Amino acid sequence: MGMAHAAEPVKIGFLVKQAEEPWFQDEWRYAEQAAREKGFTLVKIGVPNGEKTLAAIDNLAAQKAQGFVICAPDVKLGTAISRAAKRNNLKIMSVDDQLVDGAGKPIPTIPHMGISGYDIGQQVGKALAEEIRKRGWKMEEVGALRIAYDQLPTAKARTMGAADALKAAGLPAANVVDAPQAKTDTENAYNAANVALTKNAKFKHWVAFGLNDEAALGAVRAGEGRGLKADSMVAVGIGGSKSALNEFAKPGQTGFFGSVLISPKRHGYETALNMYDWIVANKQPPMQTLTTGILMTRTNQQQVRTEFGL
Ligand code: FCA
Repeated sequence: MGMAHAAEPVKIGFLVKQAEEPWFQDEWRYAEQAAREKGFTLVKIGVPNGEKTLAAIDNLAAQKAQGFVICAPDVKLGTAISRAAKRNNLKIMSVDDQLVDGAGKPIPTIPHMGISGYDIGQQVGKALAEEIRKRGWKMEEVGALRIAYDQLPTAKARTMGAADALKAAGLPAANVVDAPQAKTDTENAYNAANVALTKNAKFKHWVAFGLNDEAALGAVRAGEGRGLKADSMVAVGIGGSKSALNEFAKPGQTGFFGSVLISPKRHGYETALNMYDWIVANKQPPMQTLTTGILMTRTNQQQVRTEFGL
């Protein structure tokens, strides 16, 4: 029985919450690379909500997959997702967003690969503080727009890290303006930023940040709509994929100063490989892997991406 099972073709699901986002496209692309190298089938499924997520898991089981990697649309679905995996005898590993239980605690039995959110946020905040200094702006006159998505722990950690670094550099705590977004895309960040900028017109200059590049770009677009160009608003994102690169490629400087590049290769290739080894060799992935980032700007983008093996 065991032998017959081991000889079955390996099929691995890769479920992501926002398939249209360049970061997730990159993750999928690198997971495909692992699939080609190891000769397994990768089943990519976009799971924008809970219903689609649970249906996708059942569907994977019906297709005789043995496991899946997931970035869920809502981490509070953790218990339901974990149950669905168990019921279907599928191995599960999370990527990017760590699944939590009903009490909001990370589910300890699900291996996870995420970014070191707080540290990467600090890198964002330090980069912004450095730009404030270079431009000679007075800290008292700078508003710090925190595009917030606090229901997602990694998003909160990232943006709190950035806010803390700015405060450590001398920004008054009261100058941090929260702009909660309803979804983690550019449109929702834009809407959140517009409301916050309207309410806080007193600031002469702005820095902006959020959980990803889309959030930072939404803030930049909202600023531009209000006449805040690159000379009065600076934003730093997190990600460094197409969203950031396309912005860098625009002629002239926009307020999007940089992005902390993180690795879709580690998150896509490595998690898929981890899952493969778990299925074929019963080698359980490390319970927690936190990856690092590096500041990328218009001027060093090529070098930094090469350093990162991208
Ligand atoms: C979260 C964000 C994504 C990406 C990923 C690493 O899932 O929503 O944009 O930053 O973490």
